[in-house]
Amino acid sequence: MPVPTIDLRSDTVTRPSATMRKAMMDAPVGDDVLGDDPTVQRLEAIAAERVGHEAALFMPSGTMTNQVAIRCHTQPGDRLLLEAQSHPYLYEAGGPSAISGVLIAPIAGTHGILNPEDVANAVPPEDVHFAPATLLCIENTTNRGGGRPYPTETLEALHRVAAKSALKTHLDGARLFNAAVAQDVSAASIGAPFDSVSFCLSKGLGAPVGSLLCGNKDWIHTARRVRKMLGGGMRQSGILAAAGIYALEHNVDRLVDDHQHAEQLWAGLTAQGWQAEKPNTNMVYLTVNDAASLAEDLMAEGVRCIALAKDRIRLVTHLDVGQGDIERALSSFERLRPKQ
Ligand code: TLP
Repeated sequence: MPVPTIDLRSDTVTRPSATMRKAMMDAPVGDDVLGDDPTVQRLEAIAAERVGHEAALFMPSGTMTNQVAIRCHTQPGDRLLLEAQSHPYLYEAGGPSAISGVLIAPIAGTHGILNPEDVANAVPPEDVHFAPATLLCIENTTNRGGGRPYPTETLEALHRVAAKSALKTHLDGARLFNAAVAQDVSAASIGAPFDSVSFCLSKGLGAPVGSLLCGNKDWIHTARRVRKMLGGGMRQSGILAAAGIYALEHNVDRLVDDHQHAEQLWAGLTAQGWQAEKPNTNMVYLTVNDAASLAEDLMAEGVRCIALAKDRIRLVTHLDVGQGDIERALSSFERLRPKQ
């Protein structure tokens, strides 16, 4: 019998459980573009409340929630401030320039975390020569930064900088609940100070599809029009929203297990002599000589991962990775360990 694969490429790879599928099957649905899908409306109400905002809008992906947010907060020619390794900058196919016509000003952070002083310095003075900075995007947890949650004091300082320079703030909280669980605070306490919050249901929370964009009622009304413009208006999407409600009700507290699994993976890898960064949530980054060939060798062992750079491997724990999988993955790493 073939050995089952341990998929550590991303927390996006989870499959909906039998009980989640049952919730999807049983969901009452309507036409959400016409405004009458009760399950989507329920998900949007729950989501808004969870992150400390008035209203929310259901979309197919975190890329779309980020792009709609950028479009709604800016005018063409504005300057968008974000971290140099952040998702909207690196992984959204140039969306901010193509969809919103903004000038992107990437700012290098430390492990994806922006330094408030660097952000203040990136705001140009009022002068007709300069593209005005109008929006600051913050990624929490930081993906390429190693799954780190922002320290509360750093966020507070960033909000002070934003207020001083009249910047709108958008939180790319694709993994906001990982941050909240790791810091033992509510997602609302992180999300409420932002003008808008995006979070994903299809990462650690284990739903097959979907992200929520949250903000005040009027702004979400504008976002609904932009979602339609981009083709993101969905019809009987209650069937997907039901999975999201299930995820928010059942899969938030258990993120602690993913964080523990990442910690075990890191401890085991370090003990074997690998150069691994201590995780804060559900990601372990490894520095290796040849990431592509190691990823290939791991694949042959039934362990999947992503080589994010020539010398960098990312391992992500999630709902479909158990204690036994961590041990089995560690045995594979032990076999592939470069011998001294
Ligand atoms: N990240 C994916 C890849 O696109 C890199 C992953 O496997 O980590 N914000 C952040 C911080 C993300 O990590 C992602 C997805 C998104 C936004 C976009 O979400 P989706 O995939 O739903 O468009």
